[in-house]
Amino acid sequence: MSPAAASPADSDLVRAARGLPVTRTPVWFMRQAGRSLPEYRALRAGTAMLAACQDPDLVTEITLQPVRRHQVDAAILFSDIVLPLVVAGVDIEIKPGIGPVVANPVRTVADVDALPDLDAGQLAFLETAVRALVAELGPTPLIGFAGAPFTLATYLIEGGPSKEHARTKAFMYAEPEAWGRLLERLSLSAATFLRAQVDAGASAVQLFDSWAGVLSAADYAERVLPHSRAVFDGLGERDVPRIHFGVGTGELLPLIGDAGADVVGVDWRVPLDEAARRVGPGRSLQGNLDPAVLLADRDTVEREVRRVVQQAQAARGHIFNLGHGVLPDTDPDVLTRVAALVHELTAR
Ligand code: 1CP
Repeated sequence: MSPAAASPADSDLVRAARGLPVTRTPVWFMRQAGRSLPEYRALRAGTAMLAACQDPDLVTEITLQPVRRHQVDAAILFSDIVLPLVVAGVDIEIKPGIGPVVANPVRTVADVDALPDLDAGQLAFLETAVRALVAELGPTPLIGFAGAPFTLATYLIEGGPSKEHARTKAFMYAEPEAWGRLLERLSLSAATFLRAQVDAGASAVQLFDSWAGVLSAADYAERVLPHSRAVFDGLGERDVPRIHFGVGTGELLPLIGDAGADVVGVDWRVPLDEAARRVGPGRSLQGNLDPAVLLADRDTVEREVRRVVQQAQAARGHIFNLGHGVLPDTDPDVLTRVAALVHELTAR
């Protein structure tokens, strides 16, 4: 929590995202809610993941858990990137230990055209949760999020989690027009999902293009980036910082920024001083401690946190985070210590 900020719009997170002076470097952790927390496991027991995401009381409580425990500088809505598809009527289940599994994967042009559209009127549960959260959080900002069109397309086409995303790329090359229509439709539903969160009070948004790093820069620029940009454009004049993140995007970093981000999320593969050069001067950075480092000894954790903080000095603004989500085996006390250490090292 940012002690000095009177409102989320004036918080260190929002200020760092805009490249403005901060009282100390803001910290949050991707997947800060979830299996690393015993209180999460207790609350989730007996409720399926996607049902939990549509229960405003559960969403509110689970979102607040890591903020209370770790004193991080932002909450991130407890939800999932596939939720807009589920709400629209696509048959998807999140299987424990696996991830999203799609009953009828999108494999043909007809499958693309048969996908249902998301209607803003279906998101009342989300608005209820966001409003309750914003009231509880006071000066601490809530980050809303959505999955980017490419990453959502990988789940729809592969039918579930995948490493190579070969079917996805094959469809992209073989059916360029249907690919464009698919990503356009996914960009519309992502924008609807983000607008609902921002209009209910979220103070920043993050667009997760987790798997975009499997693409060449040329394919990303031509076949994906315009659709991610359309998601951000769909926010219109809403004045909230836009964070854009993917894994393994070292070669794509300048393009990820060009898609319309104020903040580029960086995984652990590219040091933040080098990332700052690739992204250019007009954007802030988020990242990039390797989540596996949190499983190492105390001295290693401290050394790596110091290194990230040091290398981030090359950036316009810095939001401390991991390079990807918290691993389920992480000791939550280590996360609490990391947040405190970043605050201590960067207090102005
Ligand atoms: O039963 C469980 O506990 C399921 C585990 C789980 C959780 C806690 C899943 C399944 N999703 C979530 C919540 C979630 N998903 C959040 C919550 C907020 C927080 O960060 O605290 C967020 C932001 C997401 C976003 C998400 N879902 C992404 C993008 C971020 C990333 O990790 O790259 C992706 C790719 C997904 C798909 C997904 N959902 C769940 C899993 C295990 C996966 C990944 C599967 C795969 O490897 O492909």
